[in-house]
Amino acid sequence: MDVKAAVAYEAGKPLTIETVQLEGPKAGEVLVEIKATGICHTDAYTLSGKDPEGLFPAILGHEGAGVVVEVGDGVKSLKPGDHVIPLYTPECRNCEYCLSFKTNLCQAIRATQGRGVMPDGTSRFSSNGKMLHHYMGTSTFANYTVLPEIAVAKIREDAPFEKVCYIGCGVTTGIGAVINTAKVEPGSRVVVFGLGGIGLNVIQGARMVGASQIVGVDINPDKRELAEKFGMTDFVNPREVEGDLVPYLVELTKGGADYSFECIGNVNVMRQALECCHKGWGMSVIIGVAAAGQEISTRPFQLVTGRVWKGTAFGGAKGRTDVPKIVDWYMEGKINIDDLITHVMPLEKINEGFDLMHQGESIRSVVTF
Ligand code: NAD
Ligand code: DAO
Ligand code: ZN
Repeated sequence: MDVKAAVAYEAGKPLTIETVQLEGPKAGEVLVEIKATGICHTDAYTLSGKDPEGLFPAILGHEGAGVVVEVGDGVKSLKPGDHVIPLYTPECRNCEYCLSFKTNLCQAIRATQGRGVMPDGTSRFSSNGKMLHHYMGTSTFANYTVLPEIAVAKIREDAPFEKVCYIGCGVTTGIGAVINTAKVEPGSRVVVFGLGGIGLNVIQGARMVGASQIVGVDINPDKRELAEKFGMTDFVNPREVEGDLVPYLVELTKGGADYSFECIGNVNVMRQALECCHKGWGMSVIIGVAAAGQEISTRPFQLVTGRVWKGTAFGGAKGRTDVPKIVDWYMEGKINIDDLITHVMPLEKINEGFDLMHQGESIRSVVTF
């Protein structure tokens, strides 16, 4: 079938809006009509050419929501008409990783997903006979996409697509990092580095679980107002701190953070995030994706004296199980997504959405079809 898509033909070039061809779902796959998709930094990172695993030409996009229109042979958990969120981290419930109950990094289709193809090793997308790569197993920058059944979360039908698409990445990553990865307890002191689309969701997760102090750290003072609305209790602009930031944060948190989160992708900040943690028990969680080749460092004594360094992908969430619950939280008013969606646009303007992100003017831009 013909579908409308934004195609990444070359690194560093704007996306091309055009009609491409999509084959129907094979066994174990579903065809989904994408109704809305967010634009995330990870799409921009891949488009920039800095992502060593980036493949071109490709249909990017991994933060979507839509409706199942057709299912392939053997699909049991989904049917036409189901409202869904695509998952770049699938949940097969059967692989060694899923069955470990220690991680959300299902490996059932990891190899083919990384090669930009479906589990049978081929792509469903093409343009004038030339193969286009899938991206993160989701390719939501198209009004239809094909997904493996295990990479689809079924959600309630009254949830608005243009809001809950953000649960496909940013919301779940931030809130999940607090709940699943760090397991922040009520009364904790939390420090969040970077108050963008991820950091604000960490803040609202920390508020949800009853953190008593939530310090936000950002070099952009314009982030303060929205972060306070989401639950930040103290704002720190590192550029206004005299002397070292780490001792300043340790004093502000009365001995150090119980939990800190790096939501930028800056390896120097990752070190500060670890070292501002409380001696004996403080845990720092890396969420930001640093550029290829970057390395983190600290004095090992930081770990010997009880600080813990962790990382998280998709907030440690098991998508088919956890994503529908987060949609419920949004519909029940327990979490705020509306204030984070700063721009909505048609697919034709998707490159403007990338520009807004690079200029730091948007939290989330959402494309609606
Ligand atoms: P963003 O650009 O919206 O937010 C980053 C914020 O950090 C901005 O407010 C910026 O002003 C601030 N900042 C930049 N440099 C700083 C510094 N030195 N000190 C303090 N603040 C600084 O980005 P985002 O969408 O929130 O994404 C954050 C990171 O999370 C990215 O690296 C992204 O790729 C990554 N990410 C990770 C996952 C995961 O599963 N681990 C999922 C999605 C995104
Ligand atoms: O190796 O099993 C694996 C999964 C690797 C991908 C995990 C995603 C990491 C987060 C990147 C940002 C997502 C938008
Ligand atoms: Zn699995």
